[in-house]
Amino acid sequence: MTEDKFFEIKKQILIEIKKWDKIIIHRHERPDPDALGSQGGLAELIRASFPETEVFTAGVDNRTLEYFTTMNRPEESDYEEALVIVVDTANPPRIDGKEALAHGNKVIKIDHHPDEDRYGDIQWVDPTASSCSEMIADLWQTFPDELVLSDEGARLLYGGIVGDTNRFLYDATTPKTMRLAAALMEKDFSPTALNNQMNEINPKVAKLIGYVLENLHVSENGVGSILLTEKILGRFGLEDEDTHQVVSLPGNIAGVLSWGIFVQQKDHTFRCRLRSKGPVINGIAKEHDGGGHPLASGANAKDEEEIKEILEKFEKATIDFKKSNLS
Ligand SMILES: [Mn+2]
Repeated sequence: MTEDKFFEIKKQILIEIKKWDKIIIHRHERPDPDALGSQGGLAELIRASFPETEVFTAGVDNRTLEYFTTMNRPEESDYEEALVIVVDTANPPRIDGKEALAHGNKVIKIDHHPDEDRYGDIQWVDPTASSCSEMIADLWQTFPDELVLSDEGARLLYGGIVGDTNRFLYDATTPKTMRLAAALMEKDFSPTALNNQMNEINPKVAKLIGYVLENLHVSENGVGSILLTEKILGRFGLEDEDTHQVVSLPGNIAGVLSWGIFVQQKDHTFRCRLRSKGPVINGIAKEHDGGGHPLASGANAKDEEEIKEILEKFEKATIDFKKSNLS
């Protein structure tokens, strides 16, 4: 085993967790499996290890991911004397629940996104971790004599890792990821049942998948794009939050190197779901009211004109990427 450069930070976090009677856990808005997995998994870890501690999970529930976990939201007054932990969230504007930073609480940030916006009193940020759920599993395994994980906690963390690695496919998956996933699998839950739930698509989404594959525009350089307007989503009886199930799809098509799925919102702006198989895109996302990982980001465009701008930048990034891979 190599030296654990985060050991001291993790120790500090454990000391804080032990110090407080009340802990509120936040994560990013529009939660994905890793956000819910790390939030719910950490809540389970604290509850099982320190049964006296009151633990709240904050944020809006995700209708399509209720089989993961739902929130036991705190009251405003609960912030009066509580430790706040924010997981899987790179920057304050993305936190679901503005109370997290509004009341001057002690705040711990645990995250695996690139560390661009620093916030919180203690920060454990490891962009080499596959997922925030992997980091929570790592915390558990770092202090096996003090921390107890329930079977439900293991299920949540495992699901978070599966979500962010796309079933251990993405290159953020490391031997450490697999070791921690193996430790979670020792617990009593069914990974197969969870995987089946995560793989299941509803018939309406299946139709949308057909639409995306049929109508995706692919440029000469390998930039894929598609607009999902309110009208189109309405035709399928779907909403914005259902579109996460088509985001990775264009990447399966040979020749597509980067892509964007542009989902029109009620106010007619567009949520931009941006992905890549090589060209770095989070810089572009940042220029358009967003951010994220080098190969997976989100942004916001006010109209189709701004989408055009984003796609032009994608063209350039993709051409540059191809050139640098030739030499
Ligand atoms: Mn994540």
